[in-house]
Amino acid sequence: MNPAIPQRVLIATQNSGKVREFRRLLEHIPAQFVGLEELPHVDAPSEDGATFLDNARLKARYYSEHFDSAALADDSGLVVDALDGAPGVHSARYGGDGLSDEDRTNLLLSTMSDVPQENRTARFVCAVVVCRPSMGEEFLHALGTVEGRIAFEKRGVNGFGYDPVFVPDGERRTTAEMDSEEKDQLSHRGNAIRAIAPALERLLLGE
Ligand code: ITT
Repeated sequence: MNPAIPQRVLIATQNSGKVREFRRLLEHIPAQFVGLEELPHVDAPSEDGATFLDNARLKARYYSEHFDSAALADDSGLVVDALDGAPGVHSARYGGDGLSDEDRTNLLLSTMSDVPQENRTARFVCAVVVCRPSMGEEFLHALGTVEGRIAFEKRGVNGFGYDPVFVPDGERRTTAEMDSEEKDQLSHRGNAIRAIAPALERLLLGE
């Protein structure tokens, strides 16, 4: 493999909020990152894995095989202690199909309306996986988390998904009230990408 030729890596997600974050977080890695929006449409795979890692692996492998390319996917979500870990791996489908991010956030707030501050602990989790066709069953993976609490009301307009109700530990602001660099510094996705970056760079260099 010639390290002088940047390799193509798909950013294998249909979620535009994730794409924006990945593009920032992967900026320093010498590869040609291509979003699915630049490629012919492909339906998303059904995510029936039991864990974030299972689903991330399933997505990375699906897109990697479909486009015959290296692919990086994440499966992520919000784990709320007072809800026994829900919405967890079902975060994107919480409340059923057809809901918007805002609908899901409103549903979470109303479900938790009686939960006192001390019991509102939660974390965002992100499993990131990279694979490419030549790796067969092998893959690179890393997990990132950020601990925090669910706010009592929505605040902020940045980010996406559940950001308006997630307050990281040590912060008063939700992640939707932070600018993108601040969120990247502490986010589950930022932590996962920082953890996988050295192995990804080695893979791209053919080591
Ligand atoms: P892909 O599977 O195509 O990547 P998706 O949105 O379906 O897109 P997931 O299955 O991983 O992705 O679902 C992630 C859910 O968790 C989704 O509802 C997000 O809004 C939420 N989520 C994940 N990371 C988040 C973040 O950084 N901020 C806010 N919400 C987040």
